[in-house]
Amino acid sequence: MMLRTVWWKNNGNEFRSDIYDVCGDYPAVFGWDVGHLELGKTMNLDSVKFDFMKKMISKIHERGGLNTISWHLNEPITGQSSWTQNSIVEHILPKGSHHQVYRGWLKNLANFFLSLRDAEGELVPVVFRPYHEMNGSWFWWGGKNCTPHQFKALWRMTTDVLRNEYNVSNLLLAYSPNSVVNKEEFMLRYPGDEYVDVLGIDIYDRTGNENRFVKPLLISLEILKDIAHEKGKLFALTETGRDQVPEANWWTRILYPAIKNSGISWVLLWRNAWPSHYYVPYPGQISEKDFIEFYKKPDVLFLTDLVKLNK
Ligand code: BMA
Repeated sequence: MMLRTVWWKNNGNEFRSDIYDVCGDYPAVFGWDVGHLELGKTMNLDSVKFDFMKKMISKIHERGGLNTISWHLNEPITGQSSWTQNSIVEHILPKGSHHQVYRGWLKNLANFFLSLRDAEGELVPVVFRPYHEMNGSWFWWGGKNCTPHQFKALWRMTTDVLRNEYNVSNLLLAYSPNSVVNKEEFMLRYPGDEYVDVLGIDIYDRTGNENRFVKPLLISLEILKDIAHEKGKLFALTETGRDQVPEANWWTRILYPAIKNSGISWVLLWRNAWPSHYYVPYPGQISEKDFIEFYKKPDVLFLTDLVKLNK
């Protein structure tokens, strides 16, 4: 039987990755999304089972990799998806009509984080990156749907409940706006140094036109670097990619020149979901060869390099 190269589903036991199939090594950083965990579901919004996710997170940690977790949670009042423009944040803050509902959601989240254990039963550290792209208005927690004050209150309350009520101690918190034009935009909703460990930026190449991606990316990365240096924090390109990678040399011509010497700790590419929605090559994909060139760059590290570095 031919192995499906795109839109394959992990059967729950394999440690398979398109990246591995292309270049013979695994990524150093893996991203997961816990949307719908809040609802007590057994699988996330993309039909990935939480039990499988847990298993993989521990395995990746044991192999020396890093896991990052985003949260495309539903809108807590109407139950619509994350991509809803309802202004409801005040209702889930303390004293709000749905605060208790949200507390229940945080309990589910806390149980999940506390269940991430290695073989010795020790907690597995993960990067938690909730409420991302908050400077845009496409999610109910962002932009014009929520005031900066409400956003900060939501972030702090969420973090305080996880840390103080449930003793969740294995999270590094990442704050990731979408592409920014200046420092003020980056800082507008920043909840405070005690509430953030990693500074991030999400920015996608939506056109294949270098000017429309590389320029804003370089600007955002400079801003990120300045703030991170001032604060003594790590910074990363927490989401990026070019959907379906139609440019055969996107990796070495567009992405690499934009991130080399940027000082970022990692770059996270978005998911390979189905034939019209994927961000890394699979065997036979048009940018496969160029990805291998990118992989070979001495300053681009994959899992094996990371393990060596940590020895
Ligand atoms: C988006 C898309 C959606 C997915 C969501 C969470 O960017 O990939 O299909 O549900 O991320 O993973």
